[in-house]
Amino acid sequence: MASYEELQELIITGQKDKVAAVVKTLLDSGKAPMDIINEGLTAGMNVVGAKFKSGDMFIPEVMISAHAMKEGMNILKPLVVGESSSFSAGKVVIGTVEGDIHTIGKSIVAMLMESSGFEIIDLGIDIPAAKFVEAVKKEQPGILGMSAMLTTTMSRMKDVIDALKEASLRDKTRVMVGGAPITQDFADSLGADGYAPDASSAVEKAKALIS
Ligand code: B1M
Repeated sequence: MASYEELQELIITGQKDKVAAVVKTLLDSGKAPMDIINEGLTAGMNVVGAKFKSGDMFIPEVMISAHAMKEGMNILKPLVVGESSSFSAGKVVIGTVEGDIHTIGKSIVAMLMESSGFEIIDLGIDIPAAKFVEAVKKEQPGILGMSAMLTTTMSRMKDVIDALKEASLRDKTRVMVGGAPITQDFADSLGADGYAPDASSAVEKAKALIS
């Protein structure tokens, strides 16, 4: 008999191939799709986030867990559309700033946010200010997240904030920043609404920003 604990364990250990069968068994036994997401997939991914933060898991393992989670979400997402308006804790547009091609940290942040119920629009890397602004206009996200890994590209974050102001969009979305060279002081100097030093804190900060 499949259980939420079994599903959590599959996510933590990244056993992608077994996730679909357990999700289907839970559905057949009458469990609600939303509960399977919260009690199984997300609960498992929360453990992964905590282990990553404490140094007990590393990037490749986090990626493998994220793939396992996606396997389950592929089955459940279509079933929960319209079931609960609380499904998406908020929409987040995220990207790495112009001139910067580092993707790993940004992708981990995006993954953990998605596993916590956020809807993620990942613009990718090397994203110019105009493209961030265009995405904010189109997607109307609760949060705009920017990542920068180079001391030479961190100033691009200010360009994006200035461009948002110019487009009269700055007060429509919360701006969150992160990346190795970014500090709380730097985020404050930009006038960003939030900063997080790692992916787990980024999820906590994002939740706080939209609450
Ligand atoms: Co580059 N690189 N790199 N690099 N690279 C660094 C950043 C560097 C510190 C290495 C070094 O010299 N010691 C250095 C920057 C120095 C500086 O600016 N002062 C550097 C350099 C110089 C460069 C190049 C210029 C090298 C060259 O070509 N001469 C070049 C630049 C290319 C460019 O972007 N235009 C370059 C290229 C590359 C690779 C392509 C080889 C590769 C990237 C591969 C990829 O991403 N697809 C790469 C890598 C892998 C690194 C290091 C080794 C690792 C980065 C990483 O993925 N960390 C890095 C050295 C290091 O950090 N130890 C380095 C793991 C990741 C999980 O952590 O990205 O910090 P991180 O993300 C964390 C947090 O920062 C936070 O949460 C994440 C998860 O916990 N976070 C957020 C991130 N975004 C957030 C957003 C948020 C909130 C939190 O809210 C929205």
